[in-house]
Amino acid sequence: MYSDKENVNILTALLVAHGVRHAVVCPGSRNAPIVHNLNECPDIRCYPVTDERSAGFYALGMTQALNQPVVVCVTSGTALLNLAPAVAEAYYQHQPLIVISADRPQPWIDQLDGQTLPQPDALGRFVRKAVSLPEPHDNEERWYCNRLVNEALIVRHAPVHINVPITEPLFDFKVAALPEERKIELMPADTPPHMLSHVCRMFMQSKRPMLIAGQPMNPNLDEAVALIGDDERYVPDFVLYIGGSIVSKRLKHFLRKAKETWAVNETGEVNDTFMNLTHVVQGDGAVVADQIRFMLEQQPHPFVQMWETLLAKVRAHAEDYQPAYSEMAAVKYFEGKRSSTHQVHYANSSAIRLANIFARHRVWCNRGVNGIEGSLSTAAGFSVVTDDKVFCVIGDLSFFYDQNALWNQNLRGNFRILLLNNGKGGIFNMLKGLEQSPARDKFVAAAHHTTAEGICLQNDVTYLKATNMEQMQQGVDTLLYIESDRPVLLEVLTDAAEDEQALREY
Ligand SMILES: Cc1ncc(C[n+]2csc(CCOP(=O)(O)OP(=O)(O)O)c2C)c(N)n1
Ligand SMILES: [Mg+2]
Repeated sequence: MYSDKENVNILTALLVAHGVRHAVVCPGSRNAPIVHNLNECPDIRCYPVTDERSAGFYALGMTQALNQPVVVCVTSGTALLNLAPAVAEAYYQHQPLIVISADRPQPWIDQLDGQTLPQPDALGRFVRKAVSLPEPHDNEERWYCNRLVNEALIVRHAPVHINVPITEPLFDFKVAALPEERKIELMPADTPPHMLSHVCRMFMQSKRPMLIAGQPMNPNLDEAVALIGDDERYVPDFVLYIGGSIVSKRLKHFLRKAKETWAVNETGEVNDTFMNLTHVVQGDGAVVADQIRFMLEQQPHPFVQMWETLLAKVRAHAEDYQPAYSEMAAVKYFEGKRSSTHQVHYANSSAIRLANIFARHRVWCNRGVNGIEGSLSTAAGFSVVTDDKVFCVIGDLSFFYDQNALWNQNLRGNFRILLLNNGKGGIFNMLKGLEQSPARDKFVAAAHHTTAEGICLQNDVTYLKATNMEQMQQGVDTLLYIESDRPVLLEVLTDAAEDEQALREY
């Protein structure tokens, strides 16, 4: 029988799944549920050592002899600190020591409760990964606990630290079986080079494979997912995720229904965006995408074709839809007229969402952490090292926030700005429930009446303005093709409620 502590059982199950077979265990009451579990596992052998300082080196010796990861498990408080010399030694020897410390629950740290000190980062730089597990109460916390343990256990050639808070009562051993835990495996860069080809073959052999590339765009996937609703036929069984952030929340939720995800990235990091990651393959996602595209040309895949048909339908709707004068109309018109040789940067908020509907060429966007503070500066920086025309499509808060991007001597006429000024953070009109708050417009969406004219004058930027469809279309044509030595800005002034209406109608 195993402990009734869920985080301890998740940890134990994953230690076994990751092939850990040896554990040096030190005496204590807080870590007793962990030691109990390790001892219950037929696959794990325990070695008792009382002095933690010695126990750490004991485990280090085992890693040297076995060339395998070895656990050293200690109770809370100074017990953990006593491992520091061995962990530092293991770090510089590149040995896979797995430090497991039991801990008091977080509310009791620094409250003079016995044997407590801040443990989660206590081993500092001498571990490659340090995680502190939750005591799960729901599925999201169970997923989090699983992910943290996986993240620690896929580290190779370095010590890691797993801290395990455990609430009293500690000693109830009534769970008959360990949970079935999803293991995340790392296929590191040094596995044979055919790994990437293997991934491509898996893609082609799956019944319902889907390749997802994140930033900067997942064109029309948001609408496609909205359209299929609960139709299970479209749900992939194998997602190949070649990285980058995904703009659409709806798409992320949809992909969580998939059976499993394999990620391909250069760094080997775990990004379990769809909560079903099983493999991380270190490598270049673009190579995989090219190879799959080539294979699909040779041999079309019915599931991919079904999705292509769906996406074609969504695209046709985007083409056919004629929005009334709004920022949506401006982006649609701009995207219809721009050329593929133009470099287009979209700011966060509505701008990048509209690009996901209408853009048919590659776009750029700061989608790493989605800040509104640097989009104009990023596009400006891009423009000074290229002779291509560089455009920045940007909302008003994002633009005024980053107006300093224009206040320098570097800019030239190849830099162009399409400013979508709806007088506030229009995105907040789309948040269901927020309309009930009297604080919405003034305090959340920061409503204002500023225009960019003065800023343009100050910075010697050519200023154009539109307040209706005709002016907008003429303005976009000028913005796209006028010859100029200085940057050009077109300010499209719209009403946020009409922007909202155009999007809802679409
Ligand atoms: C640095 C930073 N601060 C705050 C936010 C939160 N935020 C997200 S969208 C947004 C409003 C952006 O307004 P605007 O640029 O006018 O675009 P619109 O919503 O009108 O399309 C804000 C404040 C953020 N993403 N980044
Ligand atoms: Mg705005």
